Amino acid sequence: MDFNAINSKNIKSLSEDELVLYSEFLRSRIIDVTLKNGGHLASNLGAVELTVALHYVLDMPSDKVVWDVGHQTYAHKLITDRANLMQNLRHDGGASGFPSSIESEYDPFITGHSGNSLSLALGLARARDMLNKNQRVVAVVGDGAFTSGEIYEALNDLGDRPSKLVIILNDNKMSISHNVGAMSKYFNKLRVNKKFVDAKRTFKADLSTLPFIGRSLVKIVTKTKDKIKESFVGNKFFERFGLKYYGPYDGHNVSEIISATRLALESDKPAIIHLLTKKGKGYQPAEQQPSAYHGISPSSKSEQKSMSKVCGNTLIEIAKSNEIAVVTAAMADGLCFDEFARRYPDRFFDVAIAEQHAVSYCAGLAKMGIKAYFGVYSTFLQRGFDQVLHDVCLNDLPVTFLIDRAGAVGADGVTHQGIFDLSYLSLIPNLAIASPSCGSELAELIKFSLTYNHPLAIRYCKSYKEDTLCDKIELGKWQVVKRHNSSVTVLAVGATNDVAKHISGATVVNARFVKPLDTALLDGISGTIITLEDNVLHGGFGSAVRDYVNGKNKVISLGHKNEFSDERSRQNMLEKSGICTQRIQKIVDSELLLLENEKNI
Ligand SMILES: Cc1ncc(C[n+]2csc(CCOP(=O)(O)OP(=O)(O)O)c2C)c(N)n1
Repeated sequence: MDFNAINSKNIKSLSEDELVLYSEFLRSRIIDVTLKNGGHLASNLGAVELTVALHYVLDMPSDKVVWDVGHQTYAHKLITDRANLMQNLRHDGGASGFPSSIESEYDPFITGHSGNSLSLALGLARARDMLNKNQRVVAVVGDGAFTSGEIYEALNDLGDRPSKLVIILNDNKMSISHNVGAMSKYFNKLRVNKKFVDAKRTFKADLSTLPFIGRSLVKIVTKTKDKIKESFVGNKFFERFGLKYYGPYDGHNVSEIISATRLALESDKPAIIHLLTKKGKGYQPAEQQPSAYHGISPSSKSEQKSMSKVCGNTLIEIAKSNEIAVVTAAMADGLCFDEFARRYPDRFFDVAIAEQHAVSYCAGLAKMGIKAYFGVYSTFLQRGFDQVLHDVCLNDLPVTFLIDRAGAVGADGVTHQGIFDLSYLSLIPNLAIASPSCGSELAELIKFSLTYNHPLAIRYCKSYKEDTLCDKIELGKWQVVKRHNSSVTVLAVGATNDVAKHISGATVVNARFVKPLDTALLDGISGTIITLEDNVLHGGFGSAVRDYVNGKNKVISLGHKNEFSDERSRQNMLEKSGICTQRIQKIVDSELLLLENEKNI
């Protein structure tokens, strides 16, 4: 059989045995393509059978499936005629690593952030009902995603006004790292049910063969076992939200998932199917180290150093003599906080995928005099905007935000760009914003935060080229990197210093603080100012400088366009936005010429 020709329509003609073989085929394609291009290997391997079963049972794209985060959709993409695009997964011209409604009608939304799937699905289901349509709606939610607050907002709504939809709980016990929190413990307890369910099935099958009394015995035993099961694990949680709970089932048994899905779709209530899956299933290294294989990069020889590592190490250093707490929302590995967690388990808090909670929680810690650090990727801090504004900054509390993966992010693409933080954070009173150009400056800024008793955001990209000499950090003071006796000054924020320092014929300044601005330095500049930032231009550093100088200087700003960019290479994105030595040098040269001509007139 040519499995390459299988798609969401003709998959329905496969036998159950063929579905098993097809799942193995998809699994090997996923391994090949992800090892080559990088991506979310372990999560995808765990979701193969459930994806096959959903395509077998549902009629997509009319029926809708919303994937939480969407990092587990590789099998779905392969089934939905994207095998060619998958060859170039996460690279320019190839498939996105996440669902994309631009890429395919089988993806209802573009997503990449966690916890929103049930709300999106509920919106679809309610609209379906309003329009009198007959589509089936499914949300696939990981146990990690189930730690997100938004899931509970949706459950609360669903419980109030039931709408027909099915939630597939893809429970592999893992977020990126081991899943944490009370809900995760609850799922573990529900897992115990699997033994009861299996035992019940065999027992029922045996009993029913008894002549005459078999059927009545089955009924009595079933009732008793259900009671034991309930009192043992108290599995009423979902039922209190009006959901019918099915499971748990083996999430790698296609036939079992197919029957469960059919059952749940027929239910007159919204339903949840609990599937037990294994992250990395079928690929030994990923099964053994699911965190390491959550997201992998294609092997490449990078000469870049890790900012995240510097951050983690500096926190360990300052924790020796300072009362600090370090908080993450399920991103300890990516932030390089794992070693801190090992050394200081009492001062480390993984609050699960709950950015809003993490921010307010830090406000609570800070109020009691603990220096709180919230490490977070720029794109995920968007979730906590109000908490930053209302709980931390309005109360002027000394929380430090360590904002990693700021700026253009590369292969993760549009959902993960960290290009908005300077703009949305600049709006907030009481918040100082700094951006280091290298690791040693990041370390100095973190040490500076110990002396700074107000909210502080330090935003940095994943890696840097080389350490430079960093002068003493003072709030709102910039560092002149190169002084030149000309009328052009380049003000570079964070990583853009890498290119700025190669510019000749202009004074180059490391604009270490985006807020407050170094007004004394700005007041002393005559001539043209060129601002560089790895952020959208709208509301960012350049616009703050322009507002401040208010016409005194000509200001040319280079940064990203205020648009959603699905650029898959950080380097390309920076170059397209003009943040490359060649382009900046050209601007400097033409400004110098212009100023020279003006002088001669
Ligand atoms: C708001 C938000 N915070 C953090 C992340 C980063 N992230 C991507 S996948 C993931 C773990 C999700 O776990 P789960 O839902 O159980 O899926 P699994 O990978 O285990 O299949 C996290 C934390 C994100 N995508 N969105």
